[in-house]
Amino acid sequence: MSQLLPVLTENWDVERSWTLEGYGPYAALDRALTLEQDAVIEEVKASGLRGRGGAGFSTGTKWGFLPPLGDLPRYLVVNADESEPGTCKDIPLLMASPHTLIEGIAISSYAIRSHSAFIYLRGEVVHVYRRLLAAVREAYAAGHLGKDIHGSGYDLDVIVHAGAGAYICGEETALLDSLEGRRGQPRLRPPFPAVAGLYACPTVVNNVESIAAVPAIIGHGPGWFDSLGTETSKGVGIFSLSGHVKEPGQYEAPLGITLRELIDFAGGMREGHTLKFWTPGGSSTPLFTAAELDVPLDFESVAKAGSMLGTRALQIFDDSVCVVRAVLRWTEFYEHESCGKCTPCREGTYWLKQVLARLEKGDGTAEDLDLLLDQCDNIAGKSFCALGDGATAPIISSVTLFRDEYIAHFEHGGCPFDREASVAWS
Ligand code: L3W
Ligand code: SF4
Repeated sequence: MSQLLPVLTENWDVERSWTLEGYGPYAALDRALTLEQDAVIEEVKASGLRGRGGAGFSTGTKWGFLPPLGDLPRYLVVNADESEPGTCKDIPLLMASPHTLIEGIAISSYAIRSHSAFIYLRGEVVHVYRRLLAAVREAYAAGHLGKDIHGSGYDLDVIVHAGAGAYICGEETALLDSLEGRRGQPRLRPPFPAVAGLYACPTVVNNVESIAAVPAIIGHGPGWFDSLGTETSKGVGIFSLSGHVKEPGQYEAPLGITLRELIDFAGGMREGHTLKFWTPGGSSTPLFTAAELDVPLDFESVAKAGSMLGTRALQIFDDSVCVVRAVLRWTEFYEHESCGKCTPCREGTYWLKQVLARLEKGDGTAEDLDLLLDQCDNIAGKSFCALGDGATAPIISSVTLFRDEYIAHFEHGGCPFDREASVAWS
């Protein structure tokens, strides 16, 4: 039986947890500054920390991809453009404990020998922007940022940048273009940002939660993070539960906990209803059903079961929900957020929406189902970035899992669900 384990969320209930007083003295930064930079990188590598933004790439390995120090500056960029549907962990963390991230930035920047770090935040969340700015100012005033940090001789500036509100700017290279003042669209990789990132300089781009985990890793010393989680998915992660559970919210636990356990912590399913389907890693990942309730939520087990751990955005849908309607809603999102750079995604998401809307309304045919899957086939693996693949994932898996429900729509001449009850979750 897995237990919850608050690490990054530990001080969230402390009074005024977002202030320095509610956070504490940046003790992990003190320890990091006594180590050589490469030793800090080695500790992060040895911790087994894998990127918390969706892909699960080893954080220490990514830092190790930076080319040898030369004339070019190195940058750290924190991806705080949280917008994957269902993902609500980074923004709560920034609101509750911005200093966890800022201390992580100071340690990580020191490790990679960067003197300028950027936090790229979603434009719409003005309240988070204000909170971050206040926390950064507080950190400067206390000597945790700026010149000669903690008397070590190390200098670091942190810039908070609010984007203009586009899902695609969560893709690391689109984020960099946007940060440089251009329209946010993905760049061709390679070169990866580690080699040519912000202003064509070596850049590490990491998710908020990845960098926020660094103070705990350095503070506890080698071996601690690595002892939590599973064989290949180490440490703790914040699982965001939304939808039809009694107490939706953020639950932090070692990777490998199951949805069955998390639903128990969240008070169970809504009264009188049962689980119908759920997303293990946000809407860009294939759907699961009650059959996967006991799949350990770690990178490998979720992949083996046919989906992705992604951002651990667990959206829970009970038996009142029409899966066709839910998938249509996500598809509208992807169509709206497609950046338009490549044809399969720009045109394809538009056509997916048309066909799905027809099916949901009850005006579709059996041929439309084949057409839908054919469209997915022409988008997945043929688009420029992961948004195209992501748009098709819930469609393909919902047709596979709930074909009868799609058929019922055109046989019934409309949605067989009570529309009011069906949208009650949104
Ligand atoms: C140097 C190499 N660096 C890989 C780096 C690369 C990146 C990281 C992972 O997509 C997924 C996506 C969403 N030299 C390297 C290298 N790297 N090889 O490693 O790269 P990659 O391409 O595996 O993934 P990605 O581009 O980071 C992320 C999925 O996450 N997702 C999450 C979405 C959520 C948001 C949000 O809310 N902000 O974006 C959900 O499932 O679909 O598949 O740093 O540079 N040889
Ligand atoms: Fe833009 Fe979509 Fe192509 Fe990505 S897949 S580059 S979001 S059009």
